[in-house]
Amino acid sequence: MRSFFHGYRIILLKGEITEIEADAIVNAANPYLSHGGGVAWAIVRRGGEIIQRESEEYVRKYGPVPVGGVAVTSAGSLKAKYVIHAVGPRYGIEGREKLELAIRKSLEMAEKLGLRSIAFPAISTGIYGMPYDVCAETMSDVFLKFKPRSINEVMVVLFGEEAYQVFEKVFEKIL
Ligand code: AR6
Repeated sequence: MRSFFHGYRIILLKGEITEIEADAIVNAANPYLSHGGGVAWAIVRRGGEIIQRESEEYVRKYGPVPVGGVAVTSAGSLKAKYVIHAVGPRYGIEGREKLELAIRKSLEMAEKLGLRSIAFPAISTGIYGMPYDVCAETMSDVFLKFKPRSINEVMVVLFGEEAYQVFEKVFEKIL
């Protein structure tokens, strides 16, 4: 674990995001909020089908979530209160600025809900193919510019040693 401070705490952790105690956890979602693989699948498996049902309801009502956009559901039986579903870019297809947008919008949504803590996975670095360093640089750029109101803690939860090492190196350089 490593922590950084920019008017709020940024904590880098290795582990499983579904076990994190934060007001909101962010999901790496697709536009249809169909949580069939990766961290999305883990969130529904641990939090319960209600997360998938609310997601489907959201898409029925408002249509697919744009790349770079977010949608909120409850968190079922997870420790978090909310899941913020953020749609990252597919690497090589949509641009890195869409990841910047997805991260910023997740933070803004947490502020709108009056939350104090939020946990991110490494959005787009699994099925969507983005290298860890590109994701880490994008995240740290957004974190540097972010001016929090209610939020006092942002966690980044990395799945595995390799991702953690890359994020640690980039965060130490930028944050
Ligand atoms: N906790 C933390 N991180 C995790 C966990 C976990 N339990 N499981 C995987 N990761 P991915 P994407 C890491 O593929 O690339 C889904 O099917 C993983 O190692 O979940 O944005 C969605 O429904 C990787 O570093 O998300 C979309 O269709 C990171 O989480 C699509 O995948 C993100 O990997 C989104 O692809």
